[in-house]
Amino acid sequence: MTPRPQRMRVGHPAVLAFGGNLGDREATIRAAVAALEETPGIRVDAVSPLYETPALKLDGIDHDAPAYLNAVALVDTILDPLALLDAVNAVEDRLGRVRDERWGDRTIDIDIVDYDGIVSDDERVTLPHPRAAERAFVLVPWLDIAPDAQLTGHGPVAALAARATDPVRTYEGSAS
Ligand code: PH2
Ligand code: MG
Ligand code: MG
Repeated sequence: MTPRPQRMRVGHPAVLAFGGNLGDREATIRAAVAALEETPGIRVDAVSPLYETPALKLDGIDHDAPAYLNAVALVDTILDPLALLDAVNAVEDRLGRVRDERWGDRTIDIDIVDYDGIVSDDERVTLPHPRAAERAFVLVPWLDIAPDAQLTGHGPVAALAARATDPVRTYEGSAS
């Protein structure tokens, strides 16, 4: 939950966002964080509190869909962006992620929000995450663990979070 004591950087800083709206959402996000902590080449340095957020679909908020829990983690990784993507996809698969409908309900989604400030439009991994700048469910938990963070190309996360309009509310419980 709280940022862990500052450790020496060994690889690249990256920001990961977690979201899920099916099953035991809290247990699944906690399992995802634990699985990443066990993944060679990834060190988890901080995990945000959990937020409960209504499902955002392509045409806006869907109050009929189950609500999400969202959280953000700061990691240090020696994996390159595609290897990190493979690692987070493997964790999603292990936790029962089904990939069908875009923005469909899911047990777990893990997105790379930022990787060492890199800008990339690789077809598998767009960096920074193309919608992070508008999403309170990413920005608000990120701000909790990195008050001075910048989103590459968009400026301070604090300013972006203040502008984002999707509702987020704190959730009792913990992602770590
Ligand atoms: N993720 C999506 C689509 N909609 N809505 C909420 N509240 N939280 C999410 O993490 C989320 C979403 C696509 O990845
Ligand atoms: Mg996503
Ligand atoms: Mg995703």
